[in-house]
Amino acid sequence: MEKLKTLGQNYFDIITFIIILTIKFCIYSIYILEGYFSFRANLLPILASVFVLCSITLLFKPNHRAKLLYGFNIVLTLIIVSDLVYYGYFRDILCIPVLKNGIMLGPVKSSIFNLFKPKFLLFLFDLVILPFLYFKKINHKENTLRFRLVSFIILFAISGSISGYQIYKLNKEQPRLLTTMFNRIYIAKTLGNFNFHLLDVYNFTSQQIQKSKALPAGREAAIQSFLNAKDNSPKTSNLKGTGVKKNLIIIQVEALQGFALNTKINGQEITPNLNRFAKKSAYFDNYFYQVASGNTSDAEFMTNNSLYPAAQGAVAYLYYSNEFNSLPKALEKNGYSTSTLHGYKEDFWNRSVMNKTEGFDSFYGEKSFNIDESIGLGLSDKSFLTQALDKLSKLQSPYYSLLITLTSHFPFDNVEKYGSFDVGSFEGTLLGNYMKSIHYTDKQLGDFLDKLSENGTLDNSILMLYGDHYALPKEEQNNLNQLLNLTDTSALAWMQLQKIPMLIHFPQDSNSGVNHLYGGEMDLYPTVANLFNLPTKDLLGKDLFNSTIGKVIFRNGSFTNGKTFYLSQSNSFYDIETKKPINETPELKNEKETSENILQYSDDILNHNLLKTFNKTSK
Ligand code: GP9
Ligand code: MN
Repeated sequence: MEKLKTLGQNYFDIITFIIILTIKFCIYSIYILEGYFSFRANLLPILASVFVLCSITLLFKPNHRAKLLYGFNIVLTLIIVSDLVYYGYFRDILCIPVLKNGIMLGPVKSSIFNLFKPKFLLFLFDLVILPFLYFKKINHKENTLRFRLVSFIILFAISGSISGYQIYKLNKEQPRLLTTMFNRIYIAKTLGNFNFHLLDVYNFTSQQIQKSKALPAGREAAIQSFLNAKDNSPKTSNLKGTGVKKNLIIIQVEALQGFALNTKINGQEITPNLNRFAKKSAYFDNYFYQVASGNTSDAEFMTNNSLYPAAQGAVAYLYYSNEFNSLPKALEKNGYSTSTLHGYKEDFWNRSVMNKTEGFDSFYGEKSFNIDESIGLGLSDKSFLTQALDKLSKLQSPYYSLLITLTSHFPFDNVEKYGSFDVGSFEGTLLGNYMKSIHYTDKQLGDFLDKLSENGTLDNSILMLYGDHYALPKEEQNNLNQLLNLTDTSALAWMQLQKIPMLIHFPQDSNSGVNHLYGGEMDLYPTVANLFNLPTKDLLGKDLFNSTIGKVIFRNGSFTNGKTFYLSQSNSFYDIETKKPINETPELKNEKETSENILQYSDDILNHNLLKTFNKTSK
């Protein structure tokens, strides 16, 4: 008993730190997890991070240790309170890009006093009392350096491995999450507040290191001459200027894959409305998504910049402070108002920051919508598109508006809310649920497009519609083959299933027809640039109406020219028509190198903020 008492006295600072910080982190988690907190799932990451911090302080003599623990407590409490204040407004967690940018804090600054709830003061309570308890003169037993070192190593190894294992597990479960940090709440929930902020610091620092690496001599000039040569190459001028002074409406549909169009299940079309609209539009049926780890945000980024996504991580998170010659900026120079609409959390994919960087006048996120009906992730497409109709009607013309839908988001399991759609033998499968989900979204898009047609908007607009990325993982290939009456399970066949529809609708349904040119998300902006007479120099994609070669480069180095497919994962070439592997020819080798160079140029532009440099020199 006496021994226990001495132990308690000697380690009073550590014991109080563990108890207090665990309580603070638990309260924080209960608050941000809004009803989803469970001790079973959330206590371990919290304890692990608290013990990691304790282990570090064990290296110090008791008096210094208490000071350090007190210091940690102050810093962590400030982080917790700032996070909670920020969460109160943005329903997200603070991170360095947001802090550095400062833009996000705009609306908070004015209401900081409203957001700071008096109950948050309770977090500071212990900080007032602890100095009296920690720093009164007690004759602590001085531990030897050897003892301190050993206890540090043991505690650090145990708690560090628990944290490490949780990071490893999260990375396996969601491979892109740790570098892209697209869902910050989820990271904080799984790893705890402290590890979240540690990860944020790590990602931010590694990005700074990437940026600080100097470009090889002559690279900047090589990029400049590549861009100039590309822009000055002879071109046809199909449909040039057709869109001038007209509105530009772009609809990016969540997980809309190409196979959904014009496919029937049990005699019913999966997407009857889009099929109908495709007939009235220029329909590109060999159009690919080109996203990388930034997923939806990469699709938005390519649409607005015609630059490739980042090699790792998401541009929206890594390069939000770069200068871009984006589509909204180019149209704004021509007198357009610009807006983007998405009925989900403003901070997801760092959109609040990135949309400012891209130069959008307005971003209508979750807070700008009445969340009156939720399906899956959030606001239903039905409600979103109905409210969007009203918002569009109030925009100053001519306008560019980018709408991003949400309901057809993986894992498509809110089936009871999609309405009835018979998927026959696919009932209960991921593919079956996807068909139900995309059938629902198709209905909402159909209603939306009909209303735009009735109110005359379509006669005065160019409207583009495409899917952002895949819906189905490779494990669904057999089901998909069964649906589409295919038998091929090769890598090439899977690649050919990675198409998304691209519909471009013109007033009076003009220029309609199917176009088989190979293309992808990188080509949207150059196509718009031709239609709206915008500069094209810095765009790395091609104009769909004035290209004869269907070159599409994917982020992993795979590419196609419409005749040949190169798959980088197996370093092999295939003839698209015969579907057979072919040998590398000098021309193909050259094409492969050119594709790699273009990806490198795009990375250089991002890593070294080169558009800013180029813009300065061209002034
Ligand atoms: C949420 C939506 C989903 O805002 O864009 O993103 P995703 O998970 O598809 O990349
Ligand atoms: Mn998406």
